[in-house]
Amino acid sequence: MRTHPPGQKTLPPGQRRVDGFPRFGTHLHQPAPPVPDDPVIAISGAMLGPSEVRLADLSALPRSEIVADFHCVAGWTATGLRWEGVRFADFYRRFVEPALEPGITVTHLVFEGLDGAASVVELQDALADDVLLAHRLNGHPLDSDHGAPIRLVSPAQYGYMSIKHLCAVEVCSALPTHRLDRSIFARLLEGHPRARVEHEERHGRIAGRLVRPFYRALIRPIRFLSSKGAQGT
Ligand SMILES: Nc1nc2c(c(=O)[nH]1)N[C@H]1C(S)=C(S)[C@@H](COP(=O)(O)O)O[C@H]1N2
Ligand SMILES: [Mo]
Repeated sequence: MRTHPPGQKTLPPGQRRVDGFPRFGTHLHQPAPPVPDDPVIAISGAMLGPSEVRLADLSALPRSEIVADFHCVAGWTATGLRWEGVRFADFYRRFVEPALEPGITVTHLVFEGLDGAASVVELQDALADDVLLAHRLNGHPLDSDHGAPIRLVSPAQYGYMSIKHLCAVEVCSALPTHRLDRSIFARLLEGHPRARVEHEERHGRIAGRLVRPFYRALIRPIRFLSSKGAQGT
């Protein structure tokens, strides 16, 4: 993967532009999960009962499109990606809000992918205008590298929030500590609860600027482990 210094357009602090859009992430040692015949997003947690939204049912929501850069916490940025799908806020208002436990205050959402990857996102960040459930990228259906059949895209946050192959959303009224991996490795790589790229919120405890070299050093081994599936340039 070649990176080069930003051109005219300034990137957020500590990010370098990359050619194309590599497949990347924490679960790359395994192939992308197969897409089910009739995919659903399961909704659970502080709800009157669990429910499932079929992907086909999303066509009831207004279509939405954004063009945005995608920033991985490891330091690469893919620029000018065109995502199509529905706004997550529209999904939330239609399928989650009406079925919440009465009197509950939602604080966090857990997004989970078919490969078991998960992110914990504060409600205020998930409801931002530019957060999409995207099923198309650059004019084509989302491929397995980038999260088929549907993924979360939250461009203002580091990529680890944007769960690919989205299959479940858990609605929480407090920080879901049962979801935070307690292994030492996970602690080293502890994400920031908000992960806002503009504020360089790379890590939960260490200043973003200081962890830059550490994350950057991970790009090569992760890419090596994933070389079978990687499409980056
Ligand atoms: N399901 C799933 N979603 C995931 C990941 C993953 O390993 N599995 N990795 C995250 C990370 S760290 C990044 S940078 C982006 C990478 O997205 P891409 O493979 O489309 O470039 O996906 C995020 N979402
Ligand atoms: Mo990432």
